[in-house]
Amino acid sequence: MPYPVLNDDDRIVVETARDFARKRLAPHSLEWDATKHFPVDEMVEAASLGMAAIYTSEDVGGSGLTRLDGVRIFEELAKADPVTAAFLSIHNMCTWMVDTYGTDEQRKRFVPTMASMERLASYCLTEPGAGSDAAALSTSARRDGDDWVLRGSKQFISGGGVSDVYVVMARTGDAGARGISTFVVEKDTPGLSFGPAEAKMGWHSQPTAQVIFDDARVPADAMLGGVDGEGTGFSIAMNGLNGGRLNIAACSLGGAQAAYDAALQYVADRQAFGSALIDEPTIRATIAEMAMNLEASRLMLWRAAGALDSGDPDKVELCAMAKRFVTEHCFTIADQALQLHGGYGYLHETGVEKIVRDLRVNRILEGTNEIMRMVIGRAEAAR
Ligand code: FAD
Ligand code: 2MC
Repeated sequence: MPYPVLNDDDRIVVETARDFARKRLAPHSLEWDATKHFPVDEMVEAASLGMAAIYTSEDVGGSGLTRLDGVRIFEELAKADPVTAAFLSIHNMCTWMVDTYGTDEQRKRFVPTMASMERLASYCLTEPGAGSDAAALSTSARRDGDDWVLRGSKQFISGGGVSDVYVVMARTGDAGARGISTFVVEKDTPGLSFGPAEAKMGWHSQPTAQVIFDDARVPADAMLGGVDGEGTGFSIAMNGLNGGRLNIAACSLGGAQAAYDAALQYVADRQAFGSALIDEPTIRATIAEMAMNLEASRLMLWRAAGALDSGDPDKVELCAMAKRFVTEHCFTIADQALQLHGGYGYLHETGVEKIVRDLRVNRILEGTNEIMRMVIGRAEAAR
C-alpha cells in the first residue's frame, strides 16, 4: 500500500532504502543464510547512504534524521533481509548512544568511523546470569590508577568477535541500576576475548558470541560521558533500547510484509478445486486478517517512533507496546504466509521459512515480550 502521509523528503529516504535493499540485499539473503556469511561490505555500502547513523548528529557524520525515518528504513531493509537490517539496527543504537551520551572528545573519536562503518559496533548488556533482570548484571569495572579494569562476561552478543567497538554496561558501584556505567571498549584491548559463534535457529548471517573480559584494562576516558558518566550506565542502556525496540519491531514488520506479499501472489496464482486459492472464503479471511495486522503494526510503530522523536512522556511505554505488538503479530503473519504456501512454504528456496526463523528471535531479544508487558503494566499502574 502507498504511504499517504509521507512528504517528498520522507519518500526519498524510504525509496533510497528500498532501492538499496532490493539491489544489494534481496538477491543474496538466502545464500548468506545458507553459508552463514556476515555481509560487512554491503553494510558499509548502506553506511555510505547514511544508514549506520540514521538519527545521529550531522556534525560527527550522522544523517540527522528522525526515529520515524528510522523505522521506515528498517522496514524496507528487512523486506529484503531481516538479519542484516537487525544488525544495522543494533549498530545504529550504539552509534546514537555514543553521540548522545559521549563527551565531545568521545563523539569526535568514535562516531565518524561508526557512521561510515569502518568500525562495527556491538551492544553488551546481557550476561549468563542476568538477562531480563539486566540491573542485576555482575561484570565489574574496577578503578586502578587512571584505568578501569573490566572482569566478567557478556552473553549472546550480536557481532561479538567481529565488531570493532563494544558498548559495555559494567558495575562500577553498588548493586542495582544506579551502580552501572557504560564503557566503549575497543576490540584490541588486552584481556578482551570472544566465545565461539553460537549455532542458532535463525539469524545465520550474523555472528552471536560471548564477549569475555579477563582483567581487560581500558583508559579512564573509555567511560561514556567521562567523569559525569559514573552510575549513569543503566539509564544510557535503557534509553538506547527504547529506539532499539522500535527498530527490531520494524525488522519484524518488513519481514512479515515480504512474507505476506509472497503469499498473496501465491494464492492468486495457485489453482485448486477449480479456481485460484484466493477465491476460497477462508483463505480470503486469512489474507484480510494478515493485511489488517500489518497495517495495525505499522501504525503502532509510527506512533511510538513519533513519541520518541517528540520526547513524549509516555515514550517508554509506547515503545514497549509497539515492540510487543509488532513482533508478536508479524511473527504470526510470517507463519500464516508459510502455511498459505503449503508444502512449498517449508522449502528453503521459497524464502518464507527463513523469515519465520529470523523473526522468531525478535520476541526474545531487546527485552522479551514478557518484559514488555511488565513495562506496560508498570506504566499503567502508575497512572
Ligand atoms: P531470561 O531473562 O532468563 O528469561 C527466560 C524466560 O523467562 C523468558 O521467556 C522471559 O520473558 C521470562 N521472564 C523473565 N523474567 C520474567 C518476569 N519477571 N515475568 C515474566 N516472565 C519473565 N543481548 C545483548 O546485550 N546484546 C546483544 O547484541 C544481544 N543479541 C542477541 C542475539 C540473539 C540471537 C539472542 C538469542 C539474544 C541476544 N541478546 C543480546 C540477549 C537477549 O536480549 C536476551 O536473551 C533476553 O533479554 C532474555 O534474557 P535471557 O535469555 O537471559 O532470558
Ligand atoms: N527507558 C529509560 N529509562 C528506563 C527504562 C527505559 N526503557 N527502563 C527503566 N528505566 C530506568 C527507570 O526509570 C529507573 O530510573 P530511576 O533509577 O531514575 O528511577 C531505572 O532505569 C531502573 O528501572 P527499574 O526500577 O524499572 O528497574 P528494574 O530492575 O525493576 O526493571 C527492566 C528494569 C526489567 C525494565 C530492565 O531491566 C529491562 O528492560 N530488562 C530487559 C533487558 C533487555 O532489554 N535486554 C536487551 C539486551 S540487548 C539485545 O537483546 C540486542 C539484541 C542488542
